[in-house]
Amino acid sequence: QTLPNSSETVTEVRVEDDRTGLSVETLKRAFADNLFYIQGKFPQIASKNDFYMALAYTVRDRLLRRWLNTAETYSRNASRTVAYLSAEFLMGPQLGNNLINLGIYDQVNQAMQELGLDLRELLEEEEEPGLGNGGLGRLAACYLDSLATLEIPSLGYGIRYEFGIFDQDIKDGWQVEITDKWLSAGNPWELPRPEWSVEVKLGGHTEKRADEHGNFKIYWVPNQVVKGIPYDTPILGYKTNTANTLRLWKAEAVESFDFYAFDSGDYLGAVHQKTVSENISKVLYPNDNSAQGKELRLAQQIFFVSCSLKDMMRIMEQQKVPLEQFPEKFVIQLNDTHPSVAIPELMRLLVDEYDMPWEKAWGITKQSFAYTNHTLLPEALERWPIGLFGKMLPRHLEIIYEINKRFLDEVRMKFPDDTDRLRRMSLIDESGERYVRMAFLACVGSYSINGVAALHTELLKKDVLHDFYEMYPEKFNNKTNGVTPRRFMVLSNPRLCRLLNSKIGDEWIKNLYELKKLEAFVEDPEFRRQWREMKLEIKQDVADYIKKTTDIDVNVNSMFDIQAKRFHEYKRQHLNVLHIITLYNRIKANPDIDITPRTFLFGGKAAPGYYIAKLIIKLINSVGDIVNRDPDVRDRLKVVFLKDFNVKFAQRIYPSADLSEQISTAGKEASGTGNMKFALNGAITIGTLDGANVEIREEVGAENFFLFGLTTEEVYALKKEGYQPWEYYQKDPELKLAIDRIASGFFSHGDPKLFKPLVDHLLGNDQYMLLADYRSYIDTQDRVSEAYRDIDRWVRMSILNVARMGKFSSDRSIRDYCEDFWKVQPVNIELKEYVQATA
Ligand code: 475
Repeated sequence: QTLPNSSETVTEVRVEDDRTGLSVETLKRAFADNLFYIQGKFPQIASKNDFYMALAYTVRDRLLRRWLNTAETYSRNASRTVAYLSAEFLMGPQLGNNLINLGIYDQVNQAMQELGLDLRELLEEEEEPGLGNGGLGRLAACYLDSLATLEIPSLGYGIRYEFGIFDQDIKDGWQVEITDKWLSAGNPWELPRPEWSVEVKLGGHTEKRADEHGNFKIYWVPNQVVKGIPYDTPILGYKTNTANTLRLWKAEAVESFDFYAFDSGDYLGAVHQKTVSENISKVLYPNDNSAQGKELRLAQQIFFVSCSLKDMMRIMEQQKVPLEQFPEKFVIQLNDTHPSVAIPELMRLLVDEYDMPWEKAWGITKQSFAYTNHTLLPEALERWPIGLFGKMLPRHLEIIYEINKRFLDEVRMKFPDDTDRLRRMSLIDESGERYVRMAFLACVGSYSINGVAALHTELLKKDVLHDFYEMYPEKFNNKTNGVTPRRFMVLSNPRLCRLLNSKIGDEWIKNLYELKKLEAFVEDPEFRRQWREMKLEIKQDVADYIKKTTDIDVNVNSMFDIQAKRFHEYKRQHLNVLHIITLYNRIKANPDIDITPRTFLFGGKAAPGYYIAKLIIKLINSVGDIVNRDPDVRDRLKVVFLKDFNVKFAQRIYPSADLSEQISTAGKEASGTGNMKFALNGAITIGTLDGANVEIREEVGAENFFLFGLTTEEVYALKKEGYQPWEYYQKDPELKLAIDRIASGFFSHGDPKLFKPLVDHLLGNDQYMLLADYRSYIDTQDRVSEAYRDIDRWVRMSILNVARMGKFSSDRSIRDYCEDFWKVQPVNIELKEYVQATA
């Protein structure tokens, strides 16, 4: 190749075309080029991972122009921006989603085919960034997708954990945790931005000293400083030019500390210091819906929050926006309380470092933050022991005391002579060991407080945050969760999409309410036949996968009955198991019984320290071992535990479900989002009146939803009157037999000890009221079995579920946030060839 030296040759060999061109030919050339120049391989010796990397770089090149144009446009306009602060972003694999959002899936598919490669295999190669536990982290990822698709200027801020959520293996029926080394093969989607590194102080003490003008000021003398390095990942919108940024912080040692230690000859001390610093972003805490009062966890929180706030201030300075205009430039959304130390940190920055008067700083702070609550479970509400908090963040603790003092004055003013209220509402819990109550801090420091489903928001107002609702009713609002149809329909379920597009076009991808148009076809027998065939093909794929990974044969004509989510007692996977055992017992009592064949699929991880949750996993596998092998069952029931449930796996499994299990105790599941993903892929829900189930049922119609169980009010009332699980056990012979078989060792090779802790929980206090809901659940499951036998009726229900799920797009959620209180406008991005070289 000759270098272009005249204007004629330039058009022919423009290098940039290989970086931007979308034709199959250009894609092939760029792919070969990246394989050679980036991976340093020729095709004959390249591994699958080399091919994946070459393709990933090819795609990344094609989105860089969008990314830089977007950044340049936001910067030039100093656009109002949403800063979404979250300790977790459960992004899932990037390649496929970027192909969809760039609109080049088909071209790339063809290019790979022509090179003798299989795109689907390359997609499988990607190690997914599992930087989250479950619902909260995945919601953050769906919201980034919608923000970009709606062209809203936004930044996601979080932590670049070196090890994300552990990989799950199953050994002898038990969960085994394996370190998630997602970065070991390299991450082609991120760009480090070391020039925007910031320093974060930790520990030490505060001093009151006079400054150079003789004014007394508080100085924080830390005993540790760490450096945060931002790593940026582009977030493409669907068929727009917008590419926003996810900015994740990696912790490193600050050089000066090393130099100091080296100077003093303390070589090992310096290395130790380096390890301590880097530990901060080392690993994601693997607990879902439960708080861990660990020092390192608090260090993670202040670390990413402080880095992010300083980054916002850098951006303002660069765009010449005065600091006073912080609330106009940024709205900071707190994804639960995990980033809520941002409130005292912003106060500290404004008051201590920018010398702003307290009142002015507080005015800015109160107008900048909005808080989303994701759970009512008491064990998940973050509280930090004062001692631990003060040791790590002595200045922040002083600031919280000051905020609290002024806040309690306000409470006293509004509710005179109500000392019990003051005690209840104090940011400091003084009932025993003293704690900082982070949810209360978030309420006081934010202008908006929202729950994630209508019922959840009502319960927040009635219960957990009732006093705050009385104090600040105007702050409370609901934002029902949603999920992105790009990843959870277009990418994960191409068969469904083809069928939808053939009937109603593809507008639904950007406007999910368009699915309504499907209702016109529900009476068309040919369409129902296609729908049924489609489902069968998807189930066959999953059956092949099950055969490959577990060697279990499943019948694709059986009902695929799926529960896939984190393991937690409140989610009641063991209620599902009681149903399986009940069906099995019926077969044992009468082997010729006419039963609707079912395949029970489970997926999900348990927190490594949550013994009962792990025992439930063991129980599922133990029951499966018996049921799957018993000749009396004659393959009418199969129980399969699919290990290592993650985003990639979720995408595979949701489309195959006939029945979606959403069976939490009423009042416990804040919203749920798996419930939405299943229904959007044509599953019918069996569920309680909990979280977003309530709204799903409202949308799809009661006749297309299998409801069972106590309501939230009934749960409360029963608790109050003294719930006796033992009575339910005594009164219901099927329930008694199911529990007795677990307790006797029937599923544990005759060992009655193995599942005793679980049985004791159920017959003891049964906190989540499985026994109270058992009969209603079983009867409803019997109706489900009946309905499935009328396959035509089932298909109608399935179609109507999809048709009426439009509300649950994360685009709708994000629009609600924007219009209600973010007050941020879309910014159109014009694609220029290059961003101007001159400033
Ligand atoms: C809810 N995680 C779902 C989802 O809104 C809801 C809490 C403390 C410490 C670590 N992780 C957590 C959660 O609380 C969480 O994931 N909550 C979930 O948020 C999105 O759909 O009902 O359980």
